[in-house]
Amino acid sequence: MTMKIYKVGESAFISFGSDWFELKLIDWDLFLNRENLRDQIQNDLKEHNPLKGDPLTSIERFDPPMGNQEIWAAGVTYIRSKEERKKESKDSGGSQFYDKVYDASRPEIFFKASAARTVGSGNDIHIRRDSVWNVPEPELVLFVSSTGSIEGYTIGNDMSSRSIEGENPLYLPQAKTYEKCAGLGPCLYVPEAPISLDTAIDISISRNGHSIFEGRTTINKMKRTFDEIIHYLFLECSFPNGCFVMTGTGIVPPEDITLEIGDKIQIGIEGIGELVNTVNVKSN
Ligand code: DO4
Ligand code: MG
Repeated sequence: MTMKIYKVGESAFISFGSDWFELKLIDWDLFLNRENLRDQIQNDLKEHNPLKGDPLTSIERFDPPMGNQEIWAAGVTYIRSKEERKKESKDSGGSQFYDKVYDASRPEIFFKASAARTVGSGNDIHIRRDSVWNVPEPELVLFVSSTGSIEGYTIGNDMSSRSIEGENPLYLPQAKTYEKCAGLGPCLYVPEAPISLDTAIDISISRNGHSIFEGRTTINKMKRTFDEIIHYLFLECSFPNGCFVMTGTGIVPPEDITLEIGDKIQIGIEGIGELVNTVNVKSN
């Protein structure tokens, strides 16, 4: 049976099979950070009565399905990401580093966002006002417990400035981390078995109601395993409430595409759902 957890204000809405449950005022840090999360939640649900009907029909905006966990990200895990980054950085002389990191045993891992800089589905996501070339990065995201076990999956948008990273790879933290730089959701998917590597990731970007880009990849095109990313991430960091890990992008729009205010970004992953965000900028 499918288990999905949605966060809306002070409520967690949980779909389990054909039933819906509402849990109020939970501590999301403690609630999520449990080994065998699915069994634990199934146990929690025994103390609640199912709701009458689907509570999400009238809800358009979701919170990211998280507490205060950090979001980290792996990069250059798909060949498409490596090739595009080599092109955008060739004038800076930095392109060799993308080949090197793709082939090295140590993966590229970087801090992406705090919960406060992350938006849920249905909300605005930002491009930087000092960047001229901006793209979404559709990524499978792992929820990893404090002991390193993968307990769930969600959809991530690792918004990126290609002009800032392309100018100099050392600008990566500025290309990646700013207000509303990350999208997460719409739910946390907690399956019985690990997600299939044949799972597809889809993206579409539309402007004024017309599609300007569509792309698809599958998780099995990733060069790294989830375990090797988690291994390196946990080597010298501990995560008392667990953490979210973006696993890298396998889809990069063509060079003539840069996001504009009002663009709608839809990222779908089979079995999880769709993360939808509208592009905007910081207001002051
Ligand atoms: O090297 C920079 C970041 C790479 C990245 O975010 C990705 O491949 O998804
Ligand atoms: Mg990325």
